[in-house]
Amino acid sequence: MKKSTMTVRPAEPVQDLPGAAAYRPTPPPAWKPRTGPAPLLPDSEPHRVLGTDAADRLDAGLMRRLYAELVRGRRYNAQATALTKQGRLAVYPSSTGQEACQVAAALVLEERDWLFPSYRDTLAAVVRGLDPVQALTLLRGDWHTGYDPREHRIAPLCTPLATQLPHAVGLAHAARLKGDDVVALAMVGDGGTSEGDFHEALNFAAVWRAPVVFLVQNNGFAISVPLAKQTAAPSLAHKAVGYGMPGRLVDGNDAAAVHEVLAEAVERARRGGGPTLVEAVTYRIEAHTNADDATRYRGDAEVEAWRAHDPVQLLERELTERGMLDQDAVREAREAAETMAAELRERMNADAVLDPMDLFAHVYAEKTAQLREQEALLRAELDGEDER
Ligand SMILES: Cc1ncc(C[n+]2csc(CCOP(=O)(O)OP(=O)(O)O)c2C)c(N)n1
Repeated sequence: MKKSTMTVRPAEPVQDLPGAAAYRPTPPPAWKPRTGPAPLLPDSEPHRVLGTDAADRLDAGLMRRLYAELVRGRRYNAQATALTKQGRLAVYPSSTGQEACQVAAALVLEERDWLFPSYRDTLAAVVRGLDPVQALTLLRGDWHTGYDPREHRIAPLCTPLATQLPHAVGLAHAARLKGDDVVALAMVGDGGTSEGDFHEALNFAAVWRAPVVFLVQNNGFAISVPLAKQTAAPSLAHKAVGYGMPGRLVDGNDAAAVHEVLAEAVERARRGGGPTLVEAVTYRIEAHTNADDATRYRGDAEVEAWRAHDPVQLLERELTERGMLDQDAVREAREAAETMAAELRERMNADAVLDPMDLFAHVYAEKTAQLREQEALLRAELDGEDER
């Protein structure tokens, strides 16, 4: 082997920097803590009201309203799922087991506020006052969103994950700039918190102190992906702290607790206190949708454990024990739910009368040349059919 002729030069002595002897490490000059993380941190345990001393202070009127809506909501979910089996509804992402979140989210808002739901939040839209059939239009595959978002102050049920969140922040921020007393409440799933839109929305919301509340329904799964594979964060509520807003953790099946935590967050947003991230710990009792088989990724024991922590039963038991709910009120709530379900069945069994030309409406404020061309083609085809 040929001997290397390369010589290694010894390292040159490091020149002392001017004043190096006097050097003492100091913090960067611009550094000052903006906010302490402690007040923003969520509690280590989800907040609960039912079954605790806090239940001594329950407002009987509000609780009965929550209960009636939970019963109606449970029936609505069951009826909509049945409609998928009868071919009357293309797809239904059920919120069975999550009704406390759905109902509380709708009831904490004033009429002037805005709700930004995801595809799983049809029930929240119905509790807010949307016609149950209109709420299912999109899932039936009939016609655009199915309702006028401005009339109801309910943004379209959003299928792309988390895109509703920046929309909610934009609306809330704009309302604040205009001096309108409006709060936006945006709903998202645990899987949605891994989307870029989630992070951008939270960042903007906190920087602008936008009057917005983010409700994460942590139902354990993003289709078949369990939470443990979704995030390494101590909780989803902890994510709030990095953006500089408070994170709250709540038992998502305790309707009284969810209502309390959301009401505080809405009130904080309304008085200019800025956004809050609420994580409601709950469970999706049904499969992701009627197109999913949940037995492939979770066991019966887990589902049964959550059935024993059912939001409707938890509230019913507490209110009955405290004498706030009698058998007549329970029967009344169940009958009202049956009436709603019967009407829903009847109306969903009627074929929708649709104008195919509506496909081109409500897409752009001003139609593009391509859209106009397609519109003319369809028009001609339909006219041809009429003549045949
Ligand atoms: C941007 C985007 N990516 C992927 C999907 C496909 N997708 C539909 S639902 C879903 C899981 C969402 O889970 P989660 O946010 O926890 O809400 P959940 O369905 O449990 O209410 C996924 C990945 C989508 N709709 N949008």
